[in-house]
Amino acid sequence: MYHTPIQKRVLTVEDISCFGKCSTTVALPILSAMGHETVILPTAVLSTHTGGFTGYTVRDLTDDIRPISEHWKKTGIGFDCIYTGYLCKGRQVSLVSELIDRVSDENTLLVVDPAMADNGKFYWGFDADHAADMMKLSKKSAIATPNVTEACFMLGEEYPENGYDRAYIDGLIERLVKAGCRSLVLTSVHCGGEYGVVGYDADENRVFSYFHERIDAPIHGTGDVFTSVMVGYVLSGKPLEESARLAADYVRETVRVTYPYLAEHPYGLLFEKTIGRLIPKDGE
Ligand code: PXL
Repeated sequence: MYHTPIQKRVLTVEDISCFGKCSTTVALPILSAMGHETVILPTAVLSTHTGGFTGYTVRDLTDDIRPISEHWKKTGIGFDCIYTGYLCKGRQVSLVSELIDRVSDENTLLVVDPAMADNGKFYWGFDADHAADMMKLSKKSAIATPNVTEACFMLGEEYPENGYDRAYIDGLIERLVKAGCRSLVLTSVHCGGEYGVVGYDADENRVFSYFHERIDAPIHGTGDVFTSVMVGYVLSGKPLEESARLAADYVRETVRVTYPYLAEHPYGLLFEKTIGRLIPKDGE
């Protein structure tokens, strides 16, 4: 019921940061541009995102999650994909897990981006308890997309402040898989002067990587743009490795386009300048 065979339907579960280009306000335009039907579950409404702003407002919508999902269940609304991102700390994570159980079936692809930390530090308000909750949710997913910091914190490990090599990244992936994760795409990997992603495709039991030159620009929401594009390609039928590579190329190009404007536009990527290239050509 309520399924359109011409489109994939994806539910995004994350906050709305009214200003700042992250979470829902990037996932929605990107997934729509890629031809997918989007449904949103806002988990909180913030006046801005929490990176580089002070005094922002937060309206936690935890108490709306159960009634919304119960209504969807009653109405017969289902999803090809559920993609979770930034979630509030505490019982929200278990309510999101309950929502996933309520509205997904065996064909629903669960993608978890445990957005909570970067560059060795938690975002404002998060801690080791939240990392443990995100690990639990990631173990439920078909694909998880932590950055290196999030991967360390989910494992209860210290972030390697003094750098790391490729063997360390392979070890992180091994430990995440041993702990119960399935496919993984580790983002923001910087080894040997290069920057990129290292993934593990659980269906093929194979590690893959994609590196390119580093563009130094710590811009909030970059991970959200990456995962949204990757999910879009996976839903279009592309294999995980190709989807991750295409998403990394898109992010690299968008960072390059944003870079000259960083002084006036430091709070997010100028993805509006590049989104056109995500639109499928006729017949795709
Ligand atoms: O995924 C990035 C993100 C999403 N939502 C909020 C944030 C951030 C990063 O800081 O603050 C509210």
